[in-house]
Amino acid sequence: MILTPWLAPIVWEGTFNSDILKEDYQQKNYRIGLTVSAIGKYIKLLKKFLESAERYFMKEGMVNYYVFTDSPDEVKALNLEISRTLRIITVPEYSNWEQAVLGRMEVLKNQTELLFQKEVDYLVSLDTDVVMLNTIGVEILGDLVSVIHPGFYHSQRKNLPYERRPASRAFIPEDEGDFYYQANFFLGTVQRIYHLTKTCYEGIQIDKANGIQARVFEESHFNKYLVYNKPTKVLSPEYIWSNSLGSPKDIKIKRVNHGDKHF
Ligand code: UD2
Repeated sequence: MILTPWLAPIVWEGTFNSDILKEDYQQKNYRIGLTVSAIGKYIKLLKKFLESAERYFMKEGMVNYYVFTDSPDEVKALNLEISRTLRIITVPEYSNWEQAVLGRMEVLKNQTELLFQKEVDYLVSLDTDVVMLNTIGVEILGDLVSVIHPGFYHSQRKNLPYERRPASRAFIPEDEGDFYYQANFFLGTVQRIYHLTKTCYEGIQIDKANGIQARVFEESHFNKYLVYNKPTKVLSPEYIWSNSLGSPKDIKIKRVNHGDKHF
């Protein structure tokens, strides 16, 4: 499948010509912000993540890295050899994993108001437990872009892990939902990412006040948003593959390995 029912391209290896896309990109000279959270022990994953980004992420592009962390000194002590601008953004010490994961929507929203809207055109959000294995280039750019979850790309709607309880703001009715997207990789223009993160943050706050936690944390709110605000481009699971899922024939290239956590 290379086109969604609402006519957005689905990007697979073989569906695009990077040379043509690069030429177009170079004329426009977009600035791209790559954001990543490294809170607590996840700081240990940062070096490998950024080294892989240096090697494979938007090689011709004007990229800034933004690291959200509760321990800037620990990040500085990594002595990262990075050729691009890296900004460290201090976030609170979260009390547990859930708060750290959910808190990212708030941090992205707030930093867009303070910083990103001045510094970049596109924002890309990735998790730290991702290592890029192959080129991730300008083919990913779009107004609002999400990645199909590699664990569910063959699943029927009824088996997708959407939040189906009406009490949660992440609720999606049984007869709605397109793909199930993984929240560890998304991107878009600063304006579109602002609207996305603000909406998810507000949904998370309302759930919290009502004493309910959505089924898959911020990912449930993210999927709800994308049902009613359709992505303008969708990336195939090649962009968020995990070695633990093996090597099926329809995955022609593994652009990342996700989930290998060696702390
Ligand atoms: C979980 C979910 C996944 C998605 C993802 C968040 C399951 C099985 N998987 O995957 O569906 O919701 O979370 O995108 O539920 N982080 C920190 N410090 C912390 C905790 C998290 O920096 O203490 C950051 C870090 O960038 C990390 C990311 O949050 O990579 C997500 O946490 P994770 O890697 O533990 O989540 P993961 O891959 O198990």
